[in-house]
Amino acid sequence: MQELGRLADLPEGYREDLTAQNLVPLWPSLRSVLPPGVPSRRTRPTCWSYAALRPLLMRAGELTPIEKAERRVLVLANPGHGLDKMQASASIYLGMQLLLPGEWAPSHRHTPNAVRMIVEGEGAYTTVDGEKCPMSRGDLILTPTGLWHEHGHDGDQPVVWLDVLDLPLVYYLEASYVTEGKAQAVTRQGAERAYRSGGVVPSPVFSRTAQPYPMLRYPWSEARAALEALATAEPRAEVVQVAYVNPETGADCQNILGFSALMLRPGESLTLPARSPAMVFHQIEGESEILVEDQRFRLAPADTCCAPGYVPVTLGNRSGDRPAFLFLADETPLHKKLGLYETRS
Ligand code: 1HN
Repeated sequence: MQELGRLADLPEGYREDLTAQNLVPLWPSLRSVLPPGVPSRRTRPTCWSYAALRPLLMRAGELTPIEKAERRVLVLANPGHGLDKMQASASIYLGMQLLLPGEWAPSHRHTPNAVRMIVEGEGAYTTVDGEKCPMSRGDLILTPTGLWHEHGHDGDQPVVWLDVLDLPLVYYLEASYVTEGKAQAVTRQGAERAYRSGGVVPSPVFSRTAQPYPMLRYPWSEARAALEALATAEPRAEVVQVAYVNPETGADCQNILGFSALMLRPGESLTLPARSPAMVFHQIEGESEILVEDQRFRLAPADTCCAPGYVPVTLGNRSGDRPAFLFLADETPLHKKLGLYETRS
């Protein structure tokens, strides 16, 4: 590939004249914005150990009352992006949030989409769009763009969850903002029982729901049972994985990030081909090993790691007699909508 002229090759006076007119020559930067073959990525394979993070999060509970935090979160920041950028990848924000018994995180709504993957504790709930969603380990709760949400806690133990948002992307688009609100009335029932059976939906065709987000809470007991059933029904399946989808349309449950759960059978190892989207892995149950580029992470329950796009990722179950369950978040819906999605063998 032809080497291009550098900025330093240009006379200083000419560069000053360009700057005075808010002009910049393209050729000194062309190769860095358009590298050959594979994009440059800031996202570094990074792992956050729950055992290391948990005491620091509990300490935040002592140091900062909920009124002074609104959302008491430690952000899982990828050092490749810079810790101040609050990015796990180009489009993914991750944070571990703590709510203590009796606390309330007030109602608001915002343009970025969020989901919560519950990590520990019982008795907390989040109310989303008038639906009071109880929180239990492994449950996935959606907070799509524009829907009101608040968190409360009637239990007696700390509750922790992983927040996954597309905040970096929406912020980059200069479209990120919040509106504060009052405590919500409960006006909507959980849909997880109505949509329990795959292939049939509850409403008659003349009044099918027009709701863009008909299901907000995906209980772990259901997702786990679906994975176990799939592993039994298709013992030779290459990958035992279920996607969290809109049960009315079968499409991704949110617009920008995609979510799924994956089961690694005892002793199983699996290589995911290199694909354009960055990915996040969170260990729900069991113990895994994740190999990304030259990095090898050993995940225990509640550990979280991320991988950049365009690299293969190898997952392994570290146990020979128990399954391992992972929650995955990635940028696939975004890449597909933008026409950027690629798989490389
Ligand atoms: C947010 O609204 C929540 O509602 C958590 O719990 C984390 C991070 C950035 C922006 C908004 C929540 C967030 C957030």
